[in-house]
Amino acid sequence: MHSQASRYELRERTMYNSFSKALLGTAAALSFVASAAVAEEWRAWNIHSDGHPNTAAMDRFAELVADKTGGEVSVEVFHGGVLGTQPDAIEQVQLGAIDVGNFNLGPLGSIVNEANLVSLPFIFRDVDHMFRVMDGPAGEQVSAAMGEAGLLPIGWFDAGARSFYNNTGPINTPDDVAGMKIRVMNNDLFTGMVNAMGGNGTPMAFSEVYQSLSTGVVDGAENNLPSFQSVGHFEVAGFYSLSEHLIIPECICVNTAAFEGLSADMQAAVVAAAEEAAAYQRELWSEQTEASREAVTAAGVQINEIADKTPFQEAMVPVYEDYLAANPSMAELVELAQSTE
Ligand code: GTR
Repeated sequence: MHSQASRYELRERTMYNSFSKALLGTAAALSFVASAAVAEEWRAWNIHSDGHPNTAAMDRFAELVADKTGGEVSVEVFHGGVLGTQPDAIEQVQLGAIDVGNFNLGPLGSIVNEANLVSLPFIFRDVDHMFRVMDGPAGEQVSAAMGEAGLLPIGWFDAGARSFYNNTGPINTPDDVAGMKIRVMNNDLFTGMVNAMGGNGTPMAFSEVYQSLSTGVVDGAENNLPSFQSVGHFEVAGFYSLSEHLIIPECICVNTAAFEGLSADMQAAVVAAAEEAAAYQRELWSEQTEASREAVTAAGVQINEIADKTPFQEAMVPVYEDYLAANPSMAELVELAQSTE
């Protein structure tokens, strides 16, 4: 995608080229035109705003790409979800209308079945286990399927663990979720998860959750601490209960065709930029999780430790059974993840 400026530049260079042809010779002139023509300008989608670790990491990604590709690839990041909701942006990156997205794998499951591995409640023991799985053979299968679907992951972000929050009191058992309307991200697994506790799982765009919590359209939601804080949900939900039922990684995902259109050198530079940005994100993430915990506590939120999470895990048995009955081909991948040390 060429902007007005780069089209102009290209025309200028082509003109210069015709003057210099006689002096430089045809071969040199052609390579000059070719290198001007491959300059890539990518647009990137990010749902978060200033102050969130992913916003800083996506900005860092853009800087690193410019640096490492010598400006041959540039990335303009659009923060705050201004390019659309996450399900829409996933489709746009798949189609190549947007080039890059920082996506949570949750809403990606309806497009890439293998990505649903990470959306099974309590599949990972903790964040380190999740990264070990994603760095191993199970993660390779998920990545390959995403790449085939047009959404190539080139870096993995930490998104901690998601827990429930609401206004009526602490949640200690699945029975405390019963009867509550809980906002979830778009994925039948998440609706099934809340429904299996006797609640009513309600998919909704992230941008609508604040208003829905404050007007009582939903009774609660679930997210990690940095997101709970950064978009102000803590102002309208006074109880955050550490159920930690989902540990879902996030990707820097590139439209596969856009990535494959780059030379091998440029591909390596873009991947190196993504890996460095991801390492930076993970550092910021642990600091921010602590800072968010302190900030929401200071604002009066009651953070509730759940002594025994087993009843929540047991309530998920029918969710796994239904999912695997409908997706028998996923059984092997689930087992691979669960048996990863
Ligand atoms: C955040 C995540 C976003 C989005 C959001 C949500 O934690 O970083 O990508 O998925 O949750 O709940 O919709």
